[in-house]
Amino acid sequence: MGVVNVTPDSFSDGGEWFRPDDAVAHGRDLSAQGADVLDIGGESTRPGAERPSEAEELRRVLPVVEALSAVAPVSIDTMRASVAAAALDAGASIVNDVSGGHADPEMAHLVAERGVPFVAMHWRGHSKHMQERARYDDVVADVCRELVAGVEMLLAAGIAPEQVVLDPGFGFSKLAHHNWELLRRLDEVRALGYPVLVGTSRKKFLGLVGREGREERPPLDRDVATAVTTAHALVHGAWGVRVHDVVAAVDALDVAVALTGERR
Ligand code: PMM
Repeated sequence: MGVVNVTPDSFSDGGEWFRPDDAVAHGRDLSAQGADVLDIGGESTRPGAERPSEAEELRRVLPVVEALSAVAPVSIDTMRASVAAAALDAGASIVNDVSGGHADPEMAHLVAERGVPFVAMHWRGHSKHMQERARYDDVVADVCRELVAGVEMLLAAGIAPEQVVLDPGFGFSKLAHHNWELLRRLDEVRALGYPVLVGTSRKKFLGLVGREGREERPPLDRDVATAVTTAHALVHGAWGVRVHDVVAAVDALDVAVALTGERR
């Protein structure tokens, strides 16, 4: 899954693809490089971010969804049911909600009605406050329990189990050591019985690793570290990876496939 952020303020590629034409050109490149899905988002979820209005989010994503749906399958990265609905109407075929349907009570009903795949991420609150909530007894057990509770809510709203993809939410209400523990024990998330999406790309914990006493790697220098976690994700049975650098991810997946003998 290649990331197309149509935002002025994402931590990872903030502003680079904010103009619709640039975002569309970028999505085309990612598809040509091997992305199977283009994930289009109009709201930055970096810690502390302010939310755009619904109208602004729609203005950002709709033209890009419309254009890129002709190029590759598109997922809409949004917490708003209204934005998901408009994006599905414009050609998107997957909904990716970092709140797992918790931010907007209409989301689960919409996804049930449309019957599309739904990426439900582990979430403990909006970006403004999420890092205050990075407290766990056992991060993997706690995340799994909260993911299962979320799935129950989704199924109760009429979503079919086959629609659900789970994502542990790397960097969302997680400190660096929480992210590493989740990666190490990804098998436990997989054991919940749903496909698992891994979104580690360019996240802060990959900037911090091995840099004790030195400045962290800036986001654009985290693609090698991301490639390593991408290979790890495949080896541990992830269904997909959400990445900014598709060229590196495809290489990493090829290596992982060669190592494990699995087909991707
Ligand atoms: N991370 C970001 C945005 N959307 N969606 C899913 N499913 N999983 C993630 O980990 C995730 C996401 C934030 O990263 P970005 O600013 O680079 O898009």
